[in-house]
Amino acid sequence: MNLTHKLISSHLTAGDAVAGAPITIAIDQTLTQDSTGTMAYLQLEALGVDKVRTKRSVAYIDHNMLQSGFENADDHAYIQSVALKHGVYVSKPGNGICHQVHLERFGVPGQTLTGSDSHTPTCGGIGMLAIGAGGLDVALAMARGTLNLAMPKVVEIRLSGKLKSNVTAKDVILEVLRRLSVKGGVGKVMEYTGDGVATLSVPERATIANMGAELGATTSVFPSDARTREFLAAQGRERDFVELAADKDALYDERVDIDLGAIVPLAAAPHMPDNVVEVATLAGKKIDQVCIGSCTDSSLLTMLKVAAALKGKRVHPDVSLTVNPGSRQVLTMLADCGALSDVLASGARVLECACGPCIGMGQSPKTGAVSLRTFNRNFYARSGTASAEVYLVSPLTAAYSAIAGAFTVPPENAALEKIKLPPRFDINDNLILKPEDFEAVEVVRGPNIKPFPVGKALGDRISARVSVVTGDNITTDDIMPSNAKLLPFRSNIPYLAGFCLSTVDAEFAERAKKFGESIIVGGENYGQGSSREHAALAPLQLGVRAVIVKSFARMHRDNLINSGILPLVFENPADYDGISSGDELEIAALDAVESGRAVVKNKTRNAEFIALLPLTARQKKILRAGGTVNMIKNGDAE
Ligand code: MIC
Ligand code: SF4
Repeated sequence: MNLTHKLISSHLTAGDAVAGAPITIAIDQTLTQDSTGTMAYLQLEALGVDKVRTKRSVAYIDHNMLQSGFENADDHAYIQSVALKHGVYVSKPGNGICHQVHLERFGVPGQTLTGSDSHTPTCGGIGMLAIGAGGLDVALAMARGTLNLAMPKVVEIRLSGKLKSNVTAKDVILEVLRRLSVKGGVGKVMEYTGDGVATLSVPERATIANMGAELGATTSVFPSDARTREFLAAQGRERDFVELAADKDALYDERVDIDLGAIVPLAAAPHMPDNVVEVATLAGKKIDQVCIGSCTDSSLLTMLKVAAALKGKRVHPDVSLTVNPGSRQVLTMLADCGALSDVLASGARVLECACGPCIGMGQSPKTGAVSLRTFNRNFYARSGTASAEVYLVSPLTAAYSAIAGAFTVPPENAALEKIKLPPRFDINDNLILKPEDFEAVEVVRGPNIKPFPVGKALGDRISARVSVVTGDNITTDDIMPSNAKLLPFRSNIPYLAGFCLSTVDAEFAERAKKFGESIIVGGENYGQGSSREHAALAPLQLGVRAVIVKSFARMHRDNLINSGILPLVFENPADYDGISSGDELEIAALDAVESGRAVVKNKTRNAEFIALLPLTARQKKILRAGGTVNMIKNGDAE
């Protein structure tokens, strides 16, 4: 057996572990963060559960930290109180980014984790089966201790050799993205094997597992070995260690071979993480901004390398360099060993231990700027400046380029290889609140917390106009943009809905409202990126009843189903070309849900085409009821 099959079969509670088949797995741990968390806990409350059923659930506050109005602070107060009331640990603002902190303080090899954030797979770096999901699915996991998913295929990524001193784990995952693309992982788990694995520390593995999300993968997983034990022991958690690996003769659905020693510094060019080129081809191109941090690249190891590169140097006068250490543990240790002084002395601006610029919370670059980021997403407009060119690079490329003021291939430097993780991390959990005496906790609800929209039971027919036709690779950042102006309204769907798909078509929200009910038409990989269910709830609020596309990203499709919106796929992708905004379509909806196939009539063009709707028995029930919340309210057993 491969490791993925071992982890799944030890947690399987229903279904057959056959690729594509619906399965249910037991969930040991959950995580939420603040920008998806308010919705997830409102839904947990709606499920009427007193206490979570998992071994460990943690609510992080790490995304929206600006508190530029009462809304944000209201959300934090709600999350803290509602989490503690339900037996969930709380990681307070300042403690760090959820995925970094979870790896440090909570991740346990061999256990399962689901989180309301697409980068939950970060803990695959420590041998967990860690899967991102929409808030409602995470609320259900907290309430029931299970998660439903389609059994993934397993891709072996066999690593050999060793990285050169100027290449980092970020370059490894960029190489994987270059080969497989942003939809190459849909329906698959990326399992890392081979001699090369032992040359990578847990934080490096975590960087690679984290950005497996950009492949569209269900998750990524590394074995749990001597390096894992070393990391856990340094975190004072050696007791959590178990050894885990694939069997020697394990079978896989596909295999990719990567020689770590052959990888060169890479960059993902605007506006997609798979638009990968060699840094050497960009060398000398002037840059304006460099941002180092995010859940994919903000570990102590990353920061120590950055500090070593910056030591005794000065950030170029035309460049703004910001650094977000991933957790308070990282920041404290950076300060204690003096490396923080090297970073500050170079002219870098040190920001809070939080997501920060990665989700457009500040540091939007200037008009037309070239911005280098160690982050995981360079989607159009995500930085808050639509005209900016955002490149994803390794922390070494970022640091050396910040000094030069232009793209620079980091020099090979043997001293960088000597940087090792400490035998003992600084352990201080005083920003983590334990759920004790939870019955006494009173849930605090400010005026920004608004009820979420709920769909309506499916009728025989959906007859509605097409409110927009989008292209390929539409991200959830397009469907429901997030930035410093919008993130405070994550618990206010009626307000957010006004900005739905605004990066694609500024008139969309108004048009959809005018149409009353409508249908979205899209291309390949529709809904890639974030787990945010707001990208389904906002269209629901605007009356969208169905989305017809060439293909879907996993989490967005699940979120549409949970919201009661039909996710249809063109049987013949060429039929996409025959539809325009404003066309009136008719779908025999109930029949389509039953049979998995719909004849869609285009009344405006007097034409018809076939759309597919492959569903599990559970998903059929959800869509008939008009969404998961309705199904549960109806008392319909799953
Ligand atoms: C992201 O990186 O896009 C986010 C913000 O972390 C999202 C979650 C959200 O939209 O709140 C994600 O990746 O799931
Ligand atoms: Fe936060 Fe960025 Fe990671 Fe999302 S990708 S969790 S916004 S750091």
